[in-house]
Amino acid sequence: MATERYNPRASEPRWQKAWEAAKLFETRNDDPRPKYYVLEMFPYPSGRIHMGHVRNYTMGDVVARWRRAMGHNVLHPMGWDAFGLPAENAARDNKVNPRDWTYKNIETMKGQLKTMGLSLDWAREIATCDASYYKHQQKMFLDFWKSGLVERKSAKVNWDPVDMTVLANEQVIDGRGWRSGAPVEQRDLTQWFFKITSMSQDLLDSLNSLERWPDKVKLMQANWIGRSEGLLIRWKLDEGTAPAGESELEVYTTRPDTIFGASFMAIAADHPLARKVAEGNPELAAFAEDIRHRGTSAAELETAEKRGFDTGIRVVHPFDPEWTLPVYVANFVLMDYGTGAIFGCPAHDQRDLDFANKYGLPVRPVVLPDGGDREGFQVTDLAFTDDGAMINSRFLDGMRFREAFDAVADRLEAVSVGNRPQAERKVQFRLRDWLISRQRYWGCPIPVIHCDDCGAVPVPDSALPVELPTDVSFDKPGNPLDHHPTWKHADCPKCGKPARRDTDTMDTFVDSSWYFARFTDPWNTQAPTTLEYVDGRKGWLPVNQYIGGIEHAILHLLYSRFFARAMKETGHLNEVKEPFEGLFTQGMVVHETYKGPNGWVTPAEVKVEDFDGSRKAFLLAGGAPVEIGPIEKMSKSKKNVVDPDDIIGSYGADTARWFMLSDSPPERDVIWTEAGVEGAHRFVQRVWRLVSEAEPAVAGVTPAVGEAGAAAELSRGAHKVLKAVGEDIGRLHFNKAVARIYELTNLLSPQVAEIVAGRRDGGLDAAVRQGLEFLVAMIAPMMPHLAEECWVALGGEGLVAERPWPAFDPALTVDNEFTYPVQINGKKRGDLTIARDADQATVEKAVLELDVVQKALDGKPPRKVIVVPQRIVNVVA
Ligand code: ANZ
Ligand code: ZN
Repeated sequence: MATERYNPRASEPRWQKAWEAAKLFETRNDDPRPKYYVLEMFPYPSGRIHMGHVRNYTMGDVVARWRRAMGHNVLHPMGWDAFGLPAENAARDNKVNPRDWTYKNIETMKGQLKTMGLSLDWAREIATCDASYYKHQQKMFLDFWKSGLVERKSAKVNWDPVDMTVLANEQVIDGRGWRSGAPVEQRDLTQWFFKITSMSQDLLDSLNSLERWPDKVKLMQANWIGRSEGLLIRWKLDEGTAPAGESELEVYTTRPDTIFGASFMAIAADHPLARKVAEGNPELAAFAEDIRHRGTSAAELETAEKRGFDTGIRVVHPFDPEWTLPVYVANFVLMDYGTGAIFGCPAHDQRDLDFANKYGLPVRPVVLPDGGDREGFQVTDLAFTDDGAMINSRFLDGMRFREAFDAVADRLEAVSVGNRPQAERKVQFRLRDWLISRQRYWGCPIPVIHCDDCGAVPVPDSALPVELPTDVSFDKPGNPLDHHPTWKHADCPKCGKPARRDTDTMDTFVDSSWYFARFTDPWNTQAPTTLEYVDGRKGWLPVNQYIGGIEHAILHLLYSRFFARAMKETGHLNEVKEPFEGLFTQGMVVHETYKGPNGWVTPAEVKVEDFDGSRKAFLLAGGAPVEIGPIEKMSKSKKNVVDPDDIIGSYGADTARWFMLSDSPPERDVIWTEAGVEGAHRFVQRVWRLVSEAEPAVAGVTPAVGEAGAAAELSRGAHKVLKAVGEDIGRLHFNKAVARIYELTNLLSPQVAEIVAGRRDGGLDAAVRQGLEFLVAMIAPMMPHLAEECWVALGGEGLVAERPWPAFDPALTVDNEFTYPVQINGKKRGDLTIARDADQATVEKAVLELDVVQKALDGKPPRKVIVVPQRIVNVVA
C-alpha cells in the first residue's frame, strides 16, 4: 500500500491552531492538581531566534508536555528580557525608537516561537520594558531601600568609556566591558547598590540545599562568593620611618602560619598610608596614578607584571622587635578587599614570589612539603602553596597549617596594642555589593527624586510607575534621560520644591532577577507577585525545573537568589528563598565553519561533498572551493549559523526538535549537521509510514498485551520502553529516551508487516495497536504535531496533548528469562532461553529438545545432564 509522505508544512500549523483554540496551555492558578513550574531562560528580543533558543525551548517543552501527561498542573510561560543596550544602539544607528525596535522584534520572535509548536501559556506573556512590569520593580526597589537592602554610596566604579556607563564587577571580564570589550577605567561616582553582601553567608550555605543543581554551577557560585577565614594583624610602623601621625599597618591574611616567611609589606595605591606618603613624594604619586589607570580586575592583576614602589617606611615583625620589613605600594593589592594591605611571603605565594624576585627581597621557605628535605628545600621560581610542616618558624616548627594558624592567632589576640588586641580572626567574602545604576535610557527608571534640601527622596507609591519618556534623542553621546528637556524636572515629594529625578536606570539584570515570580500572577496590578494560589495552598514557586545556558551560572542565578530573599524580607514572597529547585544547563549548538575566497560564509551558501571519505566544500554559487574550518559555537561573526526558520520551513518543527534532542546528551554541545537533520526527518517519515501501514489492520482493534509468542514478546518490549522513556524524560536524559523510541519502532516494524500480511497469532494485532499507541504517546512531548497526526490516523479521539501518559505493566518490564549456554561434552554448542524460575527438570527437558542436542545424541539417551541454575547446562553424550 502506498502511503503519502507526511507533510509537516500542512500539519504543523493546523495542530498549533487546534491547541490554541482549545486553550490547552493556558494554566489556571486554581487548578487543584499538583503544580509543576518549568521555565526556560527568557530571550532578549534581538530580532530573530537562533538555534540555541530552539534547543533550550525544545527541552523545556518536552518537560512541560510530559509533566502535563503525568497529571500535573503545568506552568510553562514565556516573556521578553526587553531592556538593554542593543535597542539604544539600533536607535542611534538606524534612527528608530528603542521601544518600536523592541516590540517589533518581539512580534517577529513570537511568531517564530509559535512555529516551533511550544506548549507555552501566552496569556502570561510579559515584557520587562512594559511599564506594567517595571512598576513593580520600582516598588520593590523602594521597599528594599526601606528595609536597608539598598544603599547609595560613593564608590570606585568600573566605567566603560565606549558604552559610557558604569558596569558591575561581574560585567567586567579580563578588565574589559562585557559588551564593548573596551578597557574599563576606575571612577569615583555616587551610585545605587543592592546589598547582596548582607546575604553572603546564606547565599553560600544554601547552595548545599540545591540538590538538583549541577555541581559545577554551585562551585562557581561558591568561588564567586569567596568566603575565607583569616586574621587581621596590626603591624607597628618602625618609628624612625613612619610618616607623622601614623603608627600601624593592618593587614588581612589567610596564611598567618607563614608569618616567619614574611619579607615585605604591600599596600594598594589608594591605601591611606600610600596617599599620605604620596603627598610629599611626586614620584610615588605618579606611580600610584599610573596603576590606578590600569584595570584592576582580579584576573588582570593575576597576569599583569608585578610592580612596586618602596615607600621607605618599615614595619616591625609582631614576634621580633629587632626584625623590620619594607613597605611597598604594589599594583597587585586591591583596595577593596581585606584592608588593602598584605604581608608578602614569597616562598608560599606566587604573586609575592614574582614580586620578591623582581625587587631582590628574601625568599625564606617556612612550609616543608611532606617528604621534603628540611636542609635542602628551596623556593626559586615556583611558590609552594600546598600543605606541609612548618620550618624556620620558631615556636611553630613542626606544626601543620591549622595548628600554626591558631597558635599565631591565639598569641597575637592576647597581646594588646593601644587597648585593642594585635590580631583578630575575621571571615571575609570576595562578593561585592551589586551596583545597579546605569547611565542609560532603555532601562527601568530609578524611582528617586533628588532635592537640595531633603536629599534622595523616594517617589511615592501613588506616582509609580515612573515611566520612560518616549520623545528622546540619541544625537548626543551619554544618557538621553539626562539630556531630555523636561523629564528630569520634578517637585520634591517631601518639601515640594523643584528637584531632579534620578536619571539613571537599573542594570537589566535586575529585570531578569524576578520575572519567574511575575509569571505566577502577571495580572496582579497591586503587587509584583502573589504566592497565594488556592485556599492558602503552597504557590507556584520555586520553579521546579529551570533550563538555560551555563553562561548565567554566576550573574543571573546569583542575583535571582538574592532577589528571592529580598522579596521575602519585604513581603513580596511568602515562603520561598531559593527560586529554582532544579537547574539544568544545556550545551551549545555548534557547527562547522566555512571560509570562502572572501572570508567566512554561511552553511546555506556551501555544498559539502564526499570524495572517497574526505569531505570537500564548494560555494553553491560559482563552485569556488571553500575551506572547512573547525566546529565552533554558532555565531554571527563566524557565520556558521543555521536559521531555525529555514529548517522549520523545509523539514518542519518536529524534525528540528527531534534532532536537537537525539544527537547528544543535553548538557553537552550538539553538532548541527545537515546529515543529522536529514536522519531526524527520515525518522519522522518512518513513524508516519509505520502508523499508516498498520492502520487498516489495527482499526477498531482494542489494544492489549500479547498473549503468546511474538505478540507477547512485542508487548514486553513495548512496556519496557515505555517505562524507560518516562524515567529518562524525568531525568532530562532526552537522548536516551530517543534511543529507546528508535528501539520500539524497530520492534514494531516486522510485526506490523505480519499483521498486514494477515497474521493475528497470540493477539498480535492488539499488541501492535498497543505498541503504536505507546509510540504516539512517547513521541508526543518531542514531536507533538506528528503525534497528533498519527493519533488521528489511528482513529484516536481528542488531542494527544491532552491525553495522560500511558501506564506500563510492571510485570512485563522485569526480565523473567535467562539464557543458558548449552555445552555438549564440555564444548559450547548452543543457547537455551527459558523462564528464569524454571526448575531443573524443566530445563533438562527443554535442553534435550534442542536440535543441536538431539543431533549430538543421535537417538541415544544422554549419559548425564548437569544443570547449574542460572549459570550453564552441560550434556554428557
Ligand atoms: C599572607 C600570605 C602568605 C597570603 C601566603 C597568602 C599566601 P583569599 O583566600 O582570597 O581571601 N590578600 C589579602 N588582601 C589582599 C588584597 N587587598 N589584594 C590582594 N591580595 C590580598 O586570599 C587572602 C590572601 O590574599 C591573603 O593571605 C593575602 O595574602 C592576600 F603564603 O597573606 B596572604
Ligand atoms: Zn525636598
